Amino acid sequence: MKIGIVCYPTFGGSGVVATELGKALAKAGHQIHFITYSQPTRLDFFNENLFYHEVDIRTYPLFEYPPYELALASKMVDVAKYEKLDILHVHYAIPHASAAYMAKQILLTENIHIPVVTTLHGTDITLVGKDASYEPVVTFSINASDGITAVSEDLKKDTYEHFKIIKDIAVIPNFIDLERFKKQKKEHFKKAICPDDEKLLVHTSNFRKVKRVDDVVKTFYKLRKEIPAKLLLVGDGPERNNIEALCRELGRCEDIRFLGKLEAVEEVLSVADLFIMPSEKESFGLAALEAMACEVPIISTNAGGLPELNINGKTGYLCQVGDVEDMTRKALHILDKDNLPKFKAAALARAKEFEVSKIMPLYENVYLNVLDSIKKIRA
Ligand code: GMT
Repeated sequence: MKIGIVCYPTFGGSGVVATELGKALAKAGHQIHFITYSQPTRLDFFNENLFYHEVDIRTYPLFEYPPYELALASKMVDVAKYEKLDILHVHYAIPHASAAYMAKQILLTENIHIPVVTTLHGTDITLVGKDASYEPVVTFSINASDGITAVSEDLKKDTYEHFKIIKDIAVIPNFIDLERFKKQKKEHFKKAICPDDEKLLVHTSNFRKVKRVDDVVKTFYKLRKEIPAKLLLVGDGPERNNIEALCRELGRCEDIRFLGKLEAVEEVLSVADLFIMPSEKESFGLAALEAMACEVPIISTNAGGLPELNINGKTGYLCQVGDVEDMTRKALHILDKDNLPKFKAAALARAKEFEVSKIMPLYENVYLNVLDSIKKIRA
């Protein structure tokens, strides 16, 4: 198939899933055309089946806000026409699903029928999409999609609860490339960070409020009173300054390091003993899956789709949002030398259930079903 993929090309989970999906589909022989405003972060190698088309966003003194959605729709029309795409797959509803609807309508005027698959990733539904300023367009464009997928049962439920969706939503979880995300021998790195064999806790995120990074630091602060430990914070975002201020206030700066945005996050995860994800909302939790693939157990909240990934008492623990006492208690339990090996093994075993080769065919199925039903309608 010739598939156009639209996504946010950044470090965010939806962009990562879209890019990794495109890479896996290309390896399986499909021709993949990424349509984004800059090169997707993880699209960093050559494959004969991978193509990248940059959305050209022209500014003009009259525009206070350049009309990105129009430029994107025009680019989709252009690529669909000239590359003879079979299908458009857009990741993250806003504004990709509505731009795809517009592109589809324009193409129809030229008798070109391109079905659209929309994948809902989380905040496009749970935070931004629900907002009154977007809700009518989000509802309309989801319903106008030919295929809809969501990354967890919880996100599917949330979508039906908050929007008047009249179509089926297929649940396809996030997935992981176990060739890349695996425990690597990085003892020198561990030694440099934990010279006295301290336990190493890791958190990675985009430092948005919804991630509650302050709870990571508060949990670490409590845990550090009980055992020698270090904390690595990977990523960057709007809360970073507040988190640095909190570390100073609590007085544990010497044990906490901010690593910023990292490409090779698997190297850090390879030396971690515990991953903390205290999010207020989390439709799936790709960062936690990446940690599990590197044999790292998880302390997470029970928000959103996290219970569909992190098995309470086995691969880690699920705690109430904001309950840092409980997170600390359970982190100490996992880190106990008698418990850690079995949590690590369970984390890896669970991650294997989400191997890319198991999940990618589910998307292929959605494409085939959509193409099939379009064919039937047109026959
Ligand atoms: O977590 C973020 O803020 C990034 C966000 C995105 O849209 O890029 O991630 C969402 O999509 C990921 C991939 O499907 C999921 O694993 C994340 O759980 C989800 N984030 C939230 O729901 C907050």
